[in-house]
Amino acid sequence: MSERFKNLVMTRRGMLGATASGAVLAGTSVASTLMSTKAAEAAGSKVNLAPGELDDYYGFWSSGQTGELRILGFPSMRELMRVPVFNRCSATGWGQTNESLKVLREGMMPETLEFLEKRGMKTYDNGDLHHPHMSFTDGTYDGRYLFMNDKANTRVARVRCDVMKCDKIIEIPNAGDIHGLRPQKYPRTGYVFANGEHEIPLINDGSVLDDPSQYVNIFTAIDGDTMEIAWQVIVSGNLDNVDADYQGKYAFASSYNSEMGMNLAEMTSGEMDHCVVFNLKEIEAGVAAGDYQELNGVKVLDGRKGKNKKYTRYIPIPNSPHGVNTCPDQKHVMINGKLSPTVSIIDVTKVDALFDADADERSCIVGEPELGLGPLHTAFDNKGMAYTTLFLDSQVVKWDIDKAIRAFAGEDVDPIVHKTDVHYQPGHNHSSMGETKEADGNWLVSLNKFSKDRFINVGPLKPENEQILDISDPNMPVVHDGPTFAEPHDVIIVRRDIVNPVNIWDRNDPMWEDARVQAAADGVDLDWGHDELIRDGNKVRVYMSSVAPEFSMEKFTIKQGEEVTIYLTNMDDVDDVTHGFTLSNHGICMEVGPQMTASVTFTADRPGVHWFYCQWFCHALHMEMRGRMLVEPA
Ligand code: CUK
Ligand code: CUA
Repeated sequence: MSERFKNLVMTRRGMLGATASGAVLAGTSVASTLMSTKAAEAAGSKVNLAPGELDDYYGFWSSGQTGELRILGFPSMRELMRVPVFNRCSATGWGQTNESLKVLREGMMPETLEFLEKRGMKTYDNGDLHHPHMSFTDGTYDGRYLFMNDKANTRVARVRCDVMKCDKIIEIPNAGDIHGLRPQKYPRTGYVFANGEHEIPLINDGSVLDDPSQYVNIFTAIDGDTMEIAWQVIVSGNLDNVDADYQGKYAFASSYNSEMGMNLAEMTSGEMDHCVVFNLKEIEAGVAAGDYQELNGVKVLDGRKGKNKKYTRYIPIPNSPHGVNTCPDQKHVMINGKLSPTVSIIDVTKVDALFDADADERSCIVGEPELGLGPLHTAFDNKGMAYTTLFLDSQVVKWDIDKAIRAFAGEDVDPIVHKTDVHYQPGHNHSSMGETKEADGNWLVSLNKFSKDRFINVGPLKPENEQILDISDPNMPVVHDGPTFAEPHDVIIVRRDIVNPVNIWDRNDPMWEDARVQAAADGVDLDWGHDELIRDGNKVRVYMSSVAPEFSMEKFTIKQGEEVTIYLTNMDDVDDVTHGFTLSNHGICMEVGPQMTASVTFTADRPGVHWFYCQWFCHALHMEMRGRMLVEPA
C-alpha cells in the first residue's frame, strides 16, 4: 500500500470531537468507515489514470473568490482549464481585451459603470463564483451552456460549452448579492433561477438606511437563451440556495434568515425558517396580467408572505436551512437543515395542494430524517440513496430515501446506511450526473473547507481539500484527496459524451463582431493575412495577423499620446497552436487561439522602443516571434 493510501485510510477521530455526539443525535450506530487496504487499492486504481488515458467525466468547478470556472478531468482530478469569468486573467487578457470588456460591461447597470469609471475601473476585477450549472433539456444536461453566480458583485454569467469562454455577464438589478443559482430542468433551460441573499431596500439609493423593516429580498428568473431578466419576485426572509423540479412547475429556495435579522443572534433566533416555493405558471400569468411594478427595467411581482398566495408558498423548515437538492427520482426535493440535524423531504406531487386556500404548508413534507450535525448539501445515486454532507461531523452520510419516508410515517426503520469520514468540514458534495435524471451512482465528490494535516504545510493559508468517494462500493471509501485554492463551493460532474467543444474557432464567431465591423469599415479583410495601420484622428488601428512563428508586422510606429487598438488574428488552423500578444512595459497581454481574433486598446504614452512578443509557446522559433512598437515622442 502506498503512503498516500495509508494516509487516506487513517481516520481523523480525536482531531475533531463532535462526531460521537452527532451519532447519538442521529439516533443510530454508525458503521465503521475504516476500509480495507484492498478496497482502497481497487478504488484508487480507478481514479489513477495511466498517462495518456482520458477521463470519463468533465468536472466543472467553481472557484469562489478566485472568480473563475475550472474544468477538471474526473475522476483523475487533473485540472484541465481555467475559464476566466468574473476575474481579471493575466494569461488570456480577460478583463483587458475589448472582447472580454464588452462581455463584462454590456450587462452592467449604467450607475454601476459610472461608479466604476469614477474609480478609474472599466469593470470589477473580483467575483465570488459559487454555483456552476449546465443548461438542461428534458431533465438532463444538454451541453450548451454553463451558468454561474457572482455573490460579490450581484452578477450571473454564462459560459459557452463549444469554446469554453464566457459570452454573457449580467448584473441583477434590485437584488442584493446573488447566491443560489440553478437552471430549470424541464422542459429545458429556459429559466435560470438566481437568489438574492442579502436583504436591502427595494430602492437602494440611500433614502432608506438603518431601517431593516423596509428591506426585502429578490428572487430572479433569467431567460437562459437571451440572458435577459424575465421577472423578479419580492419575498419575505432571505434566500440561500435554490433548485427546480423535473416538471417545470416550481422552483424551491431555502431561507436561513426568515427572521430578517441584521446580526447573528437575530438571524438564528427562530427555530423554524422556511423554503419558498415559486409557482412558475402563476407568476407568468401575473406578469401577463400586469400584476407587477417595473423597477430598473425589470418586472417585479410581490410574493411576500400573506401578500399573494398565488405566486409563493412558505414551507416551514427547521433551522436555518441551506442546500436545496432535487432528487433524480423526479419526485423529491431535499432541504438541508444546517443548524438542524435534519433534511426535510418535499414531495413535489403534494405541492399543487399547497396553493389551495388554507392548505397546511407542511403537508408536502414526507420525511425529515435526523442525519447528524450540520447537513449542508445532498447528492444522489440511481438507487434511491441520498448522500448528505455533515459540516460539523466532518462526514458524508448515505441514507435511504424510501426508508426515511417510511420512518416519518411511523414505521420503525433506520434510514441511515453508512457514514464516511471526510477531511474536513464538507460543504457541497456532488455525485456523477447527480442533479439530472441520469444520475449513475459511480462517484461522489466532497468539497471540504479545511485540509489541516492532509498535505504538506504551506503556511497559515491552507488549501481546501476535495475528496472523491467511490459510491459504487457499499463502504463508500475515500479514494482521492485533491487540494484546491480559494474557495470552490460547488461542482458538477458531467458525462464526457455530453460535452463536445471545438478545437479551432469559427472565423464567423460572434465574439469579435465589433472587430469584424471595424475592419470592414477600414477595408481590412480579417480572414486573410493582413498588416494594416489605419490613422483616424488621434486613434490608430493596427491590424496584424500571425502564422507560427511570425507576426505579419515586424514593427509599427505610433506617435506618443495616440490611442492604439491592436487587432490580432491567428491564421493558424492547427489544433493547439495558440499565439498571444504581450506588449512589454504596457501591462498588456492576450490569448489568440487558432482562427481567433482578439483586440486591445491602450494609449501609447511611453516614447521609445517596445517589443511585443508571442506569449504562448507555439513553435521552435517561438522566442523569435516578436516585433517592435516604435513610439515617437510628442
Ligand atoms: S453555498 Cu458554499 S457550501 Cu454558496 Cu452553495 Cu453551501
Ligand atoms: Cu506564437 Cu508563440
